[in-house]
Amino acid sequence: MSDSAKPQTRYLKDYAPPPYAVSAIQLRFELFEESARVTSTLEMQRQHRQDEAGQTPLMLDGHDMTLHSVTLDGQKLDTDAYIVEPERLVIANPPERFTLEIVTSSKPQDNASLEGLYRSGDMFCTQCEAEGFRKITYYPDRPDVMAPYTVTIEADKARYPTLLSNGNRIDGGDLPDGRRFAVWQDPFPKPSYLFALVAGNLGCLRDAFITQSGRRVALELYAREQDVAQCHHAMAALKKSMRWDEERFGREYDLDVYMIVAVGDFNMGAMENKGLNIFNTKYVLANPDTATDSEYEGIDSVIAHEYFHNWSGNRVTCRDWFQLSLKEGLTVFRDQEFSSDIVSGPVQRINDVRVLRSHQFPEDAGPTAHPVQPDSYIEINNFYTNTVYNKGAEVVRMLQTLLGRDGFRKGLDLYFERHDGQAVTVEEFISAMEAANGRALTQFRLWYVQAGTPQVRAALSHDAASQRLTLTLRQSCPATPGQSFKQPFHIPIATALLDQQGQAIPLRLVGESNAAPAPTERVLELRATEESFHFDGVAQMPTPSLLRGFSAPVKLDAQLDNAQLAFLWAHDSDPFNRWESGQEYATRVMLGLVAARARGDSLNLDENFVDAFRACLQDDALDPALRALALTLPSEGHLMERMTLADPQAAHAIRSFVRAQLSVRLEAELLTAYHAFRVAGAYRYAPLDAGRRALRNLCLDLLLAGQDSAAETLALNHYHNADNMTDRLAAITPIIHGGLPHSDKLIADFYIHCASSANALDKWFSIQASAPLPDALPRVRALMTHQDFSLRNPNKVRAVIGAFCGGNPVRFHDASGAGYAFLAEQVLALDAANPQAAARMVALMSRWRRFRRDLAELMQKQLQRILTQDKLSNDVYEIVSKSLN
Ligand code: 0A1
Ligand code: ZN
Repeated sequence: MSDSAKPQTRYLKDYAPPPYAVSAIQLRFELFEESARVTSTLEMQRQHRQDEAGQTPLMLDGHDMTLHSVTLDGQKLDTDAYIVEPERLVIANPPERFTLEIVTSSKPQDNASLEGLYRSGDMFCTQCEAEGFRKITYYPDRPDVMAPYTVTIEADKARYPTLLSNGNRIDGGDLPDGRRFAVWQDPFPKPSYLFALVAGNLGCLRDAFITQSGRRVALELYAREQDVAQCHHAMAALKKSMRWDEERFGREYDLDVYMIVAVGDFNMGAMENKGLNIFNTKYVLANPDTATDSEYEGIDSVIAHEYFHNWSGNRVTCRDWFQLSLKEGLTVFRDQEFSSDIVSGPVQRINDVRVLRSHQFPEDAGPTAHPVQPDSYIEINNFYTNTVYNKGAEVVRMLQTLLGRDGFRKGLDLYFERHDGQAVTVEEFISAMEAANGRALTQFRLWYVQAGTPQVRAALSHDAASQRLTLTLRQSCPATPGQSFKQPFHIPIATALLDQQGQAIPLRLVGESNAAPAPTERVLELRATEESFHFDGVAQMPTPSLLRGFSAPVKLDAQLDNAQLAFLWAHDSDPFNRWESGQEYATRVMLGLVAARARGDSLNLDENFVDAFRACLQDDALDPALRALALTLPSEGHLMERMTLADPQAAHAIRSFVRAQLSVRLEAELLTAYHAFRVAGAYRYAPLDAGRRALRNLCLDLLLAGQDSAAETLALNHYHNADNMTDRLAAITPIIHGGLPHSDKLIADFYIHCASSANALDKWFSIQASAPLPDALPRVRALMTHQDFSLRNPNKVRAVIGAFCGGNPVRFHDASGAGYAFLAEQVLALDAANPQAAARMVALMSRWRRFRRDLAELMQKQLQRILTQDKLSNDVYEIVSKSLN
């Protein structure tokens, strides 16, 4: 790419308020099969004078449209009265107040980017976050321009009887020529990214919700008629979310109707458009034959997430896109808290931390690392990241830990009260927390502006004579792009000290009065690079249980030996740390085996580890869901993160070896547990049942790791007796991934179960694409020629290309480099149609420097090949150029 064609970087420091405000917008959509015509009428007012000549040019963002006319205060403008640039429309110096009418058209049927107005199957729909509105009409497409919308939609009555937009429906009826119209009005001023429109022939599941103040809200879930029966779980999730947000945070819904539409072609999970959420079908549709337990849970959490945005995002929105985590980090925190209340607190916490560690930590350690509040970007769509979402949520969680639940609630109440109807910054959020709690959070702000995962090292020393224990904590943070030095963070470390029976001992800090009983857990606040905490009355050296509940997003080295880890795995009263200790123990054992393999030594799985694993399996005091998590071995990705240079082949070989060893050495125990955790009765999604299934299916998976035929028979029976997707998938995954004799027959049979549901088919595709077998790549190529595959559908792209390149490390990272060449080829093919999807895929190679030299060079070559292409999107350009820097 030539230098002049290089995309521009945008900077937070360049923020300037909008020169013109929009006090009202009226949109009229005339939808046809070949084109969509949009008439936009804007009431605009100048906010201030800008340049030295006293002129304030009006610049409206716009992209990929045909402009038909511009009319100012009723006068149609000549074409020389304005300038049309590739990305905007400029009117040199309009009056102080004026009405502007703009007529444009576009071709939704050709819009494969799934941004702006596009078609998904037989329906029209929109996606405007972050900058999709500018593909619909010329407009100041930035979140700090908020306006009330009135929207008229006209379309063919027979094909599109359902016409939806934001707010309340105020009019509608028939038109000549077999057409029909509807008018929608949204009284709440909103930024353009929250605009939505849907036109289609849709079925609807209806219900209602009475708010805490007694208002009735109509709830409407739209999907293809044949899918409406699969919307009940989502509807229940919506009602639970509405009640929960009232009870936990005092937030009530504000319109008379709340609509959700399920769409098959969608780049992300879902979108919180005001009063009219648009969802990927994956997060709405479920029945026992199509969705797994964890997908039912995914629906709960995404429905909640989008609903919670109504306050954290819509009523109070972001001033600019650098503030994205203001709405996303806060809303993820809120949906995590919701799931924690409806499923199980510890299980939810462990799963959230697993996501953070497997996706955000690597991002924070790689070439695209950025702060929770980035200070620059080329393409904002690349910043819907694990850092902005999940680390952002951890930062909000730390605020709650530091301020206490009540203090946090007071802060949030004040934030909503002060900023309702405004577009604000992270700074305003922190200020509200400070003001409501009378507490300065100056150092805490560094979490928003410094990238990188801090490391904390802990050391204990005990003086028997004075019965004094000293805990010394030391923090550091590695350099990240553009940030070589870091200031120390303000880190809450939830701490307990366990005696030899595993009981938490009272923690009395030196100098504290002993009038009141000391707590057995405390949140220590580490602020300096190194700090020591002294406790009195500690008779013996305890075992530390630090960072309980994962109280901060850091990497902790508590300097524990394997015996201490085994002790905590069995005894820690904090369920998170119990899980954590088991994971750390398993990681160390596996890394030891990686080293042995590299030396050419024979491999031997330590008996102590097998004993600890058995003890956990048989610990009936531990809830099955937690037990399943505690017995899930660290992933190959996790092992690779801990190697000096990642070696996918070694990680795969050792994980397979350990699984096979556990299979053989614990066969009887696994079989007993497998039978004990059968769930009686017909399938229904319920957290307790799901926990039992998870444990039982984990046992089945391990039994099959020994590759013996009795286990395969057990799995075949499990498959044929199953009345649900969770069990079916659990039975066939080890058979297909192990390349066992019945594999091909099961692939064919499973297809029949999946054929009528796109979401079920995604699993049929991805189970094959992630099979770590030698012929994985040719199989993937064959899958891409299957009649049910389409490169235009993001779910299918994720199910095949994503599952292979992101979920099959041993085959993707094949030493031939064929996997990398395949990915590069697919990225280029995708980029022409859907840059967002292409950028997400290419990011799978961004951390090439972390890998074995031979692999790194091969990946680098493919990235360079991509960068030399002429017509690269900003999305892909940004990821690839940063990766190669
Ligand atoms: N705001 C949505 C996610 C979302 C973001 C971007 C999109 O297109 C680029 C689409 C959806 C959420 O947090 O759920
Ligand atoms: Zn969100």
